[in-house]
Amino acid sequence: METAIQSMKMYIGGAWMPSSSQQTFTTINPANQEPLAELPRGTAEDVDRAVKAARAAFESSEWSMMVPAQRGRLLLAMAERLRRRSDELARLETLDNGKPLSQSKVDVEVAARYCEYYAGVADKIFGETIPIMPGILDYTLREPIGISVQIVPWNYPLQIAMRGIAPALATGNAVILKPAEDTSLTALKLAEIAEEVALPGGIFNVVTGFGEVVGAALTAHPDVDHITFTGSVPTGIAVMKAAAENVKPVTLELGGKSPNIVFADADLDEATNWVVRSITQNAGQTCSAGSRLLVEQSIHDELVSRVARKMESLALGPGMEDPDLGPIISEQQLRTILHYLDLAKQEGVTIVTGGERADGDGLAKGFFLRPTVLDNLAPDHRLAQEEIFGPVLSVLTFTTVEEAIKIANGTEYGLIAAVWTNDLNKAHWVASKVKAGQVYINTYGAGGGVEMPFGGYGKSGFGREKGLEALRNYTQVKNVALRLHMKEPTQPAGKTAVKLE
Ligand code: TXE
Repeated sequence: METAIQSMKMYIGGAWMPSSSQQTFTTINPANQEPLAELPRGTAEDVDRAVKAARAAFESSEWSMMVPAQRGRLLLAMAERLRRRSDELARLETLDNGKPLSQSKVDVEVAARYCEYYAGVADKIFGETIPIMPGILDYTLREPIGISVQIVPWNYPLQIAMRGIAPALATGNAVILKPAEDTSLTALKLAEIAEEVALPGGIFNVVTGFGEVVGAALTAHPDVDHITFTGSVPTGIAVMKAAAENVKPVTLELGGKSPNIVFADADLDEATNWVVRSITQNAGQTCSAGSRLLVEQSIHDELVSRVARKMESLALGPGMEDPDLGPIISEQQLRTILHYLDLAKQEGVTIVTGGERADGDGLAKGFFLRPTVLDNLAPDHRLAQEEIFGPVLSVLTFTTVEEAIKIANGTEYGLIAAVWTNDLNKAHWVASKVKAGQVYINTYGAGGGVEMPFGGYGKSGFGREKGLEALRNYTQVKNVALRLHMKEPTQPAGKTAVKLE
């Protein structure tokens, strides 16, 4: 599988097809730049075809009359197949994205968990009865929105795709998935799985191609009903503007600059492990990466030295060898990160460790970067404000709780924050003041958390994914009021009511 270049097709309306333009593009392995596959370069015409197929399938009685429990069973069948094909899918994800094999295996398992979690929800989505007045029966129905477009980035291709697909299908929508151009392979495997479990044709579609063409055509399409987008802030703004033209709702998850806030009374062994892990997992290319370390002045030297030593002990290599860090996804992303490191050098920022490309044994052809610690940054420095999206940790110090909170809240983002202290009063106080969609105390991420609502404050986006909260994105409420002609029942003549003792 490592060397054979495959020619792939996309999946629209239950059929496999090339691009209407017949054009393709190549996806490469970021560990050695070798080509992996040729993919259809989708067009606006392909998008239109997918929307028409999704609309027809959504309106069909096969889907709209399906009992909710059956939608749940289809998702369970998808979970089972994801697990059965876990090795194959994990290898493919690692080849395409570069991440260590064990991290890809976790991604497959999390994708299966999304299917399982929302399978259980499919027949538990119900409305309410509302007491208006005597003689009116008022109730609400939670209906699917229609066609949900999922625009997915390259950092967790399978996992993020399933994060939106599973709740969208569970609630009865049709889905069009647009994977990132760098990592489309596992999305097409998902289409194979949808076909295997006999999801009705057109209910799940995958259109491959470039964001500016396929993504833009999907977000501007008047017959799309909802868009979930995960990616950069500028593209998120473009998605929102396009959706606004058709007055369509969007769910946006746009990354962050999340802090680990470490107080002097924290367990430093634990804090060190998680600070390092939260910025090196997936080579730091994680929306919820712990990219800022806010450390109490009195333990600054100790903690920074521990973090740097731990980072230096990490192994870099091709993801297939399951190192601690794989390559950066692409030359372009590597260049973006190196640009930030040049800025650090120009401005005399203290680089405690890392700071450069790694091109030693077996790494020269890949996009590898040494994990990096930038110390003593001012809170408003660009390197402490902007999402670098690589294994680069920005360290800032504080002396009081108030200062820690101020620095934590001092960026445009607000996705995640972690507080490290043995004083639970302090921990809860900070948790209540930090502007972030998720706050962790003496841990980070809590195992991925399919069940926990996830989403941002500020420019990290809006809407919540994961957990039961995500169901709000994929359903709309209809209120029905029925006037009843209620009268007190009269007794038929000559009869007396039977008295029940
Ligand atoms: O993102 P884009 P890029 C951040 C991270 C990274 C930066 C740039 O900081 O350095 O974004 O990465 C599709 N209409 N994140 O350029 O452009 C595109 O095809 C509709 C954070 O890769 O946002 C891909 O599928 N769609 C993030 C998806 O958008 C468009 C994860 C994301 O690409 C489009 C990734 C358009 N006009 C990057 N243009 C996170 N939150 O986890 C592109 N796309």
